[in-house]
Amino acid sequence: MAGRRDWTRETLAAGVRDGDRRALARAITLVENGEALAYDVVRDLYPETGRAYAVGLTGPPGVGKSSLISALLRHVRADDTQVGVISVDPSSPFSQGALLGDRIRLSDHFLDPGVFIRSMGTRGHLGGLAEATLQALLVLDAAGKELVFLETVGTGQSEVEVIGIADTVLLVLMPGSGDSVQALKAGIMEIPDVIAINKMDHPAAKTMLNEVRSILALDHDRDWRPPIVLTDATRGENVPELWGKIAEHRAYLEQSGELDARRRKNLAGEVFAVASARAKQHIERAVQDDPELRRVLDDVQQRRLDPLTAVREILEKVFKVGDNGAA
Ligand SMILES: Nc1nc2c(ncn2[C@@H]2O[C@H](COP(=O)(O)OP(=O)(O)O)[C@@H](O)[C@H]2O)c(=O)[nH]1
Ligand SMILES: [Mg+2]
Repeated sequence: MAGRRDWTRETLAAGVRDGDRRALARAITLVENGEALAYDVVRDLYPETGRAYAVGLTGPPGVGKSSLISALLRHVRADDTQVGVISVDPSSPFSQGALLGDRIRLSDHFLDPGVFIRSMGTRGHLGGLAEATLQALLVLDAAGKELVFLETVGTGQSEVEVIGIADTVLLVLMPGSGDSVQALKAGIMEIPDVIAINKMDHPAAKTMLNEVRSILALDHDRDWRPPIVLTDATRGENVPELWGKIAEHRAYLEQSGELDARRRKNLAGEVFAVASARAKQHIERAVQDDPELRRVLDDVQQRRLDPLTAVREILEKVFKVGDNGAA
């Protein structure tokens, strides 16, 4: 069949190492589908990873995350940095022609051999989104991408897992992102490393800047004070400045020895996130497939059995674990 190849573990790993686009595309599709071949290939490539720098972008839908990535790409490609992009954003997917419904043409980036862009679906991965993103990042890393942008919407749990592997976290806001500002203020949202307030031409941009600034000012005792940059992604305004702040954060992490510590923590976090997601699926399936366990749930519903006793019975049966966690 034209355009198709039967990849083996060896040829696919070799293709990824060479940065071959078709190998990359195939490997990430396999990752997305949770195929065994993907696990084998990532297992083979893993010792060669750890060179890519991962920048995570998060923030509410529509603030301009994808547009900022596009603008940053233009900026960093000027010195031929090899870049990968993984976008987990069903609301504004990167697509071949353009950022959907948009003036920013991405076609240049799609044609640029130094850039590999991939939009990922959010549908059921066994280990959740964290698993698919982590694996895709490792594939891009092994392919020699020096810089990888990870885009994800919002601040929910699965998004936190997606961004959890990033070395630098960039929160993107725009005038009107009041909920995110409240979440920052209340401590619900973790303080990011860099903040961009995009759509700076909006009259309320300065107000938002002051508001965010005053929230960050409450947090005295951190070595790294997150810089806030006003940007306009569509016109590319302040994009070099934003990139400068990301680079400063990276330099800070590297010079302070924090980068190693953060990566260690991030990787452990990813392992737990993926393990938890898999364990959850395993329990749900086991209960579904086992009439006896389904009856335990019925008993809870009928108030014949209390919830924590049901938990104990399910864990005992599914994982053969005892009751040492309960008080
Ligand atoms: N006026 C203005 N519009 C922008 C700017 N950045 C992005 N947009 C527009 O905002 C919309 C959402 O952008 P997008 O990058 O898809 O946001 P995302 O959902 O955060 O990825 C698009 O129509 C963009 O053209 C900006 O700086 N100024
Ligand atoms: Mg987007």
